[in-house]
Amino acid sequence: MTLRWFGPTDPIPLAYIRQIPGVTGVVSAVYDTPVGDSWPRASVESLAEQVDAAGLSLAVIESIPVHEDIKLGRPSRDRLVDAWCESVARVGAIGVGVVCYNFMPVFDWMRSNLAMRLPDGSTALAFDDAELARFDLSRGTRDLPGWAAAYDAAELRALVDAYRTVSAEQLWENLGYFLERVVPAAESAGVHLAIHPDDPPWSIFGLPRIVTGGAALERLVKLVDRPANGVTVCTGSLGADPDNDLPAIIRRLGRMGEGRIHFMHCRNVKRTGERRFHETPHPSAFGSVDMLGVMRALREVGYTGPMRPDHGRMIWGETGRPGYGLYDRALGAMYLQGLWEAVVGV
Ligand SMILES: [Mn+2]
Repeated sequence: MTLRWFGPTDPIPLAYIRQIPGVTGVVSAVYDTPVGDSWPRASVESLAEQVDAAGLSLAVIESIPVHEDIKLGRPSRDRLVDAWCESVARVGAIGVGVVCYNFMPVFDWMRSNLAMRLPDGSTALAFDDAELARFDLSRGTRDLPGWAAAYDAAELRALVDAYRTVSAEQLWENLGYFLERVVPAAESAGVHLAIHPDDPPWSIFGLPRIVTGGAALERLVKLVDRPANGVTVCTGSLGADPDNDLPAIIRRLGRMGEGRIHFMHCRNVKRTGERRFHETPHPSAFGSVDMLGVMRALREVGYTGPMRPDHGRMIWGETGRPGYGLYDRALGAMYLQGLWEAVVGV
């Protein structure tokens, strides 16, 4: 069991994470290197040393960002892919076995509300397609929840325009080009790659999104059919679409080759309408995800990789990075371990 940690600027100290029973690892990244540059060896080593010193292990890198030029298939991609491979080699060299990444154009995760009030007084991340449609991208990302400083108006317009000629099939082709180069590099570094599904798993702002469900994940692993080319199953991302049967997806991917699930994000979402959902406490009863079914399927396929409770609500007056408070993620980690103990014992 692991928890995400955003490095030294994370308001949650590693010492607190260390005190959550059963949490032995953290999921982190190098945050001070520009996207497209390779991560310096010293930065990677320093990250691992801080984690080790706290009595935890650096279990997963999430993520090494993929430069937009790679997703767009621009000529500069070869240099950028090389830099990405260098970063993979550096994290492999210090013994990190899993790298999570995503291939979502312009934005990765997206929500329309970062603090939706739930009946119990807690707040949670929420998404409503109709609400998102009201955000005006001509002002850049300044009004967009969680993305305020990402792009100014001109940068965002240029980037969104660049994707107008990139169809979903073209994006698949660009993903294939990327994988053909990074999977061998990961293999030599002893690293398993684990793509994160698109969150939410459908097109937003007219941008193509392709990693949206079980069929897409299977297509992806077959593009370069090697054990190092795997996936992160994020039950919250995939679970936002009612067509995604999570236990079935886990059974299929977990049985492909030597198993292609390399990382688990276990959180719950409640679907409340067409392309409308909010995050909830982790237990099955609170949302649309059958978390026990997920754990049973993982057990059936012999999953032994890392898992994290992904996001949590803000509870008990905690403030901080939306989705990444300490308390509710700790509760989630305990619940997930309880389920796991029960399914392993059967
Ligand atoms: Mn996730």
